[in-house]
Amino acid sequence: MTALRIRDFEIHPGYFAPDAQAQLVADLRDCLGQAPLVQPVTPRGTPMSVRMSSAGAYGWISDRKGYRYERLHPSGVPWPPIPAELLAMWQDLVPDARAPECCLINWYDATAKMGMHQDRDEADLSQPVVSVSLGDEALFRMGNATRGGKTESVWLKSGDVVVMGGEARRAYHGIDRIRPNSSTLLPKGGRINLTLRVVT
Ligand code: MD6
Ligand code: FE
Repeated sequence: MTALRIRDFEIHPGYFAPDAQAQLVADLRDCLGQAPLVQPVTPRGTPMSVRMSSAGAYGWISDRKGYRYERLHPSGVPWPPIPAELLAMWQDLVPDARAPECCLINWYDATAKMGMHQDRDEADLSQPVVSVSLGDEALFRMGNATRGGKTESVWLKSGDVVVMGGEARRAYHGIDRIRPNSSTLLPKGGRINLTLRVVT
C-alpha cells in the first residue's frame, strides 16, 4: 500500500492487515492488564473524554499537577514493554529515528474526541511521532504550527498508521469524532489509538 502525504503528515492506509490488528489487540490486552486505562484530567481539572495508559520506559500523564512523562503507572507499577510488532513497525517506517520510549494508548468510546493540540512534551522534537489506529474510524484534523488557520481532515481506519515528522511534528492536530460501529475489530466497539514517541 502506498503512502499518502498531506502536508508533512505521512499516512499509510492499511499498514496493519486484519490478522496483525487482531494480534495487536491481544497484546494490548496484556499491556492493559498490567497498566490499566485511567481517565485523565487536564491541569485545570476537566476530565478528558479518552481513557489512557502507556507502554515503554515512560508513560504520558495528565493530572492536576500538569502534563508530563513518568516512569511508573499511577498505581506504582512500571509500564509494560512496547509490543514487538510496534517496534518492528517503527524500524520499518522511521529507520533513522532513535528507539521509541513511550507508546501512549488512548481508548475512545463512541462520543470521545480530542481537541486540537501539539505533542511537545518530548525533549527532542526532531524525532517523529508514529500513530496507529485500531477499531472504529476517526476524523483526524491536521492544522498548522500555530493555532488556527486552514486545516485538512482525513478519516483514519483500523490498521492505518500516521507518521508525524518534519513540519508535521509541531503541527496542531486532533480527533473531531468517531464513527461508531464502523469496525468489528473491538467486540464492544470504540477506537484505540497508539502513539509511539521518543521522550528524552
Ligand atoms: C488520535 N492522535 O489519532 C490522536 N499525535 O487519536 C494524536 O494525537 C497524534 O495521531 C501525534 C502523532 C500522531 C497522532
Ligand atoms: Fe497528538
